[in-house]
Amino acid sequence: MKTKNYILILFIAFSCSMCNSSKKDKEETVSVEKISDKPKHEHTVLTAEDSLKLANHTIEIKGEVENQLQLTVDSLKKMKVVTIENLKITGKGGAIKREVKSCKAVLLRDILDKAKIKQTDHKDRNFYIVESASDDYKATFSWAEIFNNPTGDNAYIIFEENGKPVKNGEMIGLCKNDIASGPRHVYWLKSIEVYKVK
Ligand SMILES: Nc1nc2c(c(=O)[nH]1)N[C@H]1C(S)=C(S)[C@@H](COP(=O)(O)O)O[C@H]1N2
Ligand SMILES: [Mo]
Repeated sequence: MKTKNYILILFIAFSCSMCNSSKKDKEETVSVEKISDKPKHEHTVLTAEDSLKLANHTIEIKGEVENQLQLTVDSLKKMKVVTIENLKITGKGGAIKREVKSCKAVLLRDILDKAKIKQTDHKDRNFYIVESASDDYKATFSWAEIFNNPTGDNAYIIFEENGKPVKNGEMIGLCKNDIASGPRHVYWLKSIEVYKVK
């Protein structure tokens, strides 16, 4: 009788431990599923018609600036235009996503100089600049990057590629010296906003 009870207890304890481990397995499976449920890093290719709906004829420069501006490709052409040769748009690990033989562009710094950031004195330098697109994609720069760093010579608004208007909007924001230039490559550019750090 005693041995029987002992065996029974052993059996119950064993099945309980099995029960626990299968529960653990289940929990693990659920969490893996949760991760893979997250939206994937996808780049949807729009039809020419849908891309046109997102295009803007003017970009607005606004926020903490003395002169709010509305710039078109024509107004950019009247500014100091630079040519960028062999432009490479890169992704993670420097993988080349897109290559352009020749681009025409204006420096973001020249646009911000024209709009004139509202600075109270020379120590008033804590601003950030947001390039926004019609699909709500955004890229951010700091005042120091643009006005006190080599990035200022590499942040452009592009309006022409290989002698033709750019695709995916009329103007594109780009930072040429970023390690991966995809993230601060803003199609369908709509506005450039200047904010003061609060
Ligand atoms: N307006 C806008 N610009 C954008 C994006 C976007 O979703 N919307 N995607 C960015 C990303 S993640 C990359 S890598 C580059 C290059 O994207 P492409 O390979 O689709 O040309 O564009 C960037 N510019
Ligand atoms: Mo990307």
